Amino acid sequence: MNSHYNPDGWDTGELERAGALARELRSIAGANARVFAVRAPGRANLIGEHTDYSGLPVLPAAIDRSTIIVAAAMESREVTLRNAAPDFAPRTFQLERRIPPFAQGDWANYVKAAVQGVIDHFGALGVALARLRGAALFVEGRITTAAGLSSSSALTVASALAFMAVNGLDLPPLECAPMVARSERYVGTMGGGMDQAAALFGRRDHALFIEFNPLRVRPVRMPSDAAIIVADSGEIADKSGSARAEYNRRVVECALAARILARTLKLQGVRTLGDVVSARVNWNATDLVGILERAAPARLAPDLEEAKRLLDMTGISHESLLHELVGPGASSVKLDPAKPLEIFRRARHVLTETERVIRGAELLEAGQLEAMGALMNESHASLASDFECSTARLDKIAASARAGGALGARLTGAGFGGSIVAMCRAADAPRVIESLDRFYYEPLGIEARGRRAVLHAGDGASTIELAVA
Ligand code: NG1
Repeated sequence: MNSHYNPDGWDTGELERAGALARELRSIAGANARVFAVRAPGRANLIGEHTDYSGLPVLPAAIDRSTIIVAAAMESREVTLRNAAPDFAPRTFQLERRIPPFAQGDWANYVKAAVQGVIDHFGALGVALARLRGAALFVEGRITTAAGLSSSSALTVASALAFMAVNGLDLPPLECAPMVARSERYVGTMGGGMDQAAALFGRRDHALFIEFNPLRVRPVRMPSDAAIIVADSGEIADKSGSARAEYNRRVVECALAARILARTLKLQGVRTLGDVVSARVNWNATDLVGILERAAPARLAPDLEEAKRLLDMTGISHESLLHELVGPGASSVKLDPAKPLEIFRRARHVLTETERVIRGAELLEAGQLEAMGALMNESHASLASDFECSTARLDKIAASARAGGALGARLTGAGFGGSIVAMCRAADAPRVIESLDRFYYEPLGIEARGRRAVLHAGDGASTIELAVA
């Protein structure tokens, strides 16, 4: 059992879902098997996009939609998975030192990522692989997938907690969140730690000001008259193909910007833009962006030769430089030889976005919704122009939310398709929804139901043990 996690986060519906899954599970695991149930929520990110992998802050909220896993230990060393949704086929895999992934895009890779993460973490602490037991895991997700709500991280978090529970292992959330964030890189995206931290630290009626390295989380009360709306554009960000390549390229671009700044400012031990910011006590975005502009060309060739010269690293291989820049997992980064690396504009987004996140937390706390909305709109503009991860459809759906009275609207998650998050006064929420339907969904002939919703900030993940019925 994970004593660190809030067992009160469960609502009646979730407990009923878990109970139904447990009855099915006991027919496999035995009528008297110990059965654990885990819930992990999705998240909506209010502001702070593409800052987490630079170690810079974010301001998401866990939401009141969750993925549930009901789990029991098995005698064998096999993990068997079933998903209540018929689109996700049953899967089985063995516990091994290095678990080979299923084909790219397979849902069960998120479970493998979590199990691998637990094996690695506890292995380093001296827990032998041979001591770990296999598990039967029954999954039921109520977070719309591919809709910007981070259903994938909810699945990874829930899987890690479930696998730990059946093996009698425990980890406080401050250690669990970085472990799961690292482990999710198994699927090939060089992601930061926002989604996993939001899923673990969520607090009802609160957003979360999250800082990294070391992880710190400060709940920020949501103003009572605010409503969060998330709306899915219906444009699918191809997470296991082009969108992943674009995401990983931006991780490299930001890491290069950090190294160039470090070299210019003579800072030691810098890996990320967050390290640069930490080393400059009274930093501001304008100064750092100006320094970067004078230090290096705005864009660099993707063969990295120019970058090596600038960093005085000539002679090292392309692969070693990538490894040096983004760490373990670098082998999943393939840079498109036809696309230059945008250094200046990417860094300008990340640094100005960081200022917006810090200001956003203050504004939210003070209940200043108009000003918070304006920051969200600025964030979208910066993501569109400097980070180039918006699309015509995301721009249109954000504009449709604003036309209905949203105080701010912006793409959320990695972009390249996916969803927007909007904030409005609670009383205006129906008008915003109406406007989304009228100006976005109807003209495109998309069924709006189930694609847009008012979401509430909810509690973080937790594990409970279910009594034999
Ligand atoms: P989405 O697109 O919601 O999975 C991704 C990353 C986040 C963060 C955002 C951009 C993963 C699991 N998630 O979110 O860490 O970098 O993009 O702000 O990689």
